Amino acid sequence: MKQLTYYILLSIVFISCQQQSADVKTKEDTNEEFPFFIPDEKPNRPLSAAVERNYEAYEHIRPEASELYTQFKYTKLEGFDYNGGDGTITRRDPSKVIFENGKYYVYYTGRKSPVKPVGMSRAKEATDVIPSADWDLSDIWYATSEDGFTWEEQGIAVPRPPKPQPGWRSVTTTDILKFNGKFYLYFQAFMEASGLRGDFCPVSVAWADSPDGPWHHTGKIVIPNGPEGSWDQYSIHDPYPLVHDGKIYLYYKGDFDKREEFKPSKIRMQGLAIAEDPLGPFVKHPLNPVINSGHETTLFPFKEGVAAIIQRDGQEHNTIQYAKDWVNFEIASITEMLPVAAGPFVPDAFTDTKDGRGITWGISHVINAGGNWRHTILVRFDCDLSQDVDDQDMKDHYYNYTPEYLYKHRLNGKQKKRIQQQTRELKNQK
Ligand code: AAL
Repeated sequence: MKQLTYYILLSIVFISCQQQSADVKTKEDTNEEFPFFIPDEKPNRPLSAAVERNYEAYEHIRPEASELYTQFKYTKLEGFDYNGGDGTITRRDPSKVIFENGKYYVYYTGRKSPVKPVGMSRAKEATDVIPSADWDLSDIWYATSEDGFTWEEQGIAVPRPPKPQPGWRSVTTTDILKFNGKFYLYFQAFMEASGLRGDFCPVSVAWADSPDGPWHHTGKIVIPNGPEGSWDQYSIHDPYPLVHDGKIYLYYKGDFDKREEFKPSKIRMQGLAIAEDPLGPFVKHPLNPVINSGHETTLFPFKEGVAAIIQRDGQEHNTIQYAKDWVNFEIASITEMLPVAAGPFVPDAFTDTKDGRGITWGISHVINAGGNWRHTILVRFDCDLSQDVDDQDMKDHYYNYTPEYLYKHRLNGKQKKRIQQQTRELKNQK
């Protein structure tokens, strides 16, 4: 009886294999080359791994037809003064842009110091008035705009609280949440000059009844560093709240695994913490980190899920990613010149939407503006990552970098020596 069952099973496997190979035609069967007009549906023929991926891994077979592919365009913002770019004024790490009271609002790290920062590597020289990093000794500033291009700085929204409250050294890299009619600014709460041990901080939050404030410090750490030995034990950066399923989904970046022999020396990934109340408790997701790349957090509800702009660092930098379940991210597209530390205008960030419409613009920053490492500026970016816009002029994927731009990325002395040595060795082989 056992033997009979075995033979029946074997024949079923054999027949279904035959069936399968009959279903997938070989090139000889079809005697066809891959067609000039690429079929919308995956063709029934053998495909290379690359073409297979074109059908299986992306929303559309052409990036320019994909809602989650875009180029980025940049515009200089009017209304911000930087003291001639001497490093004494910095504006960086903008929040999402919100629209309230008939105008746009953005919040950001602002530093106005008598001297430019000494740099993280010389953090020991920092004092109460001499900053170490560009974002040391900073407060949270805000600006408003009628059109998104010309901005009027309104002043400090959230100042550094008195010592020993979290953030007494610097309050930076903020992002905004609107929840049940109240506003919340989450921020990196530094209690030491960046560079002394690293860029170590947890996240705290301030709240207000209006986007113009007054803002009230809670004095609480809402997203604490992880336990010793965990990926986010030192740094919880770039807190970024959205509303999903009636809860606050706050994404953040951690940097870890520092190894001097690599460039960059740290790995940067992103985690998720969820809370029912803006003041917490926030519960870190058990699958953290949920995004394996990217230096700063930039996300927006898209369809039923969430999309993320992943720039600068990591295995999957220069991608736009999508997580239908808000946790498990896949690459949706690969692009270039992504906005750094982008704070997009996300009209449905807090509406608990089940059909996120996407984004078309925001504010990002440019570090090393004017070649001065101690100074960062805010700029505007535009894009088409929206279900409601179809701007083919944003979908091109040919970038023309000028020779001057390329030559700026030149070989260093060590690399030149290695190249000369290789040529010498070749010549000696003769
Ligand atoms: C950034 C952010 C955080 C870091 C530093 C200031 O752009 O990732 O804010 O701490 O650099």
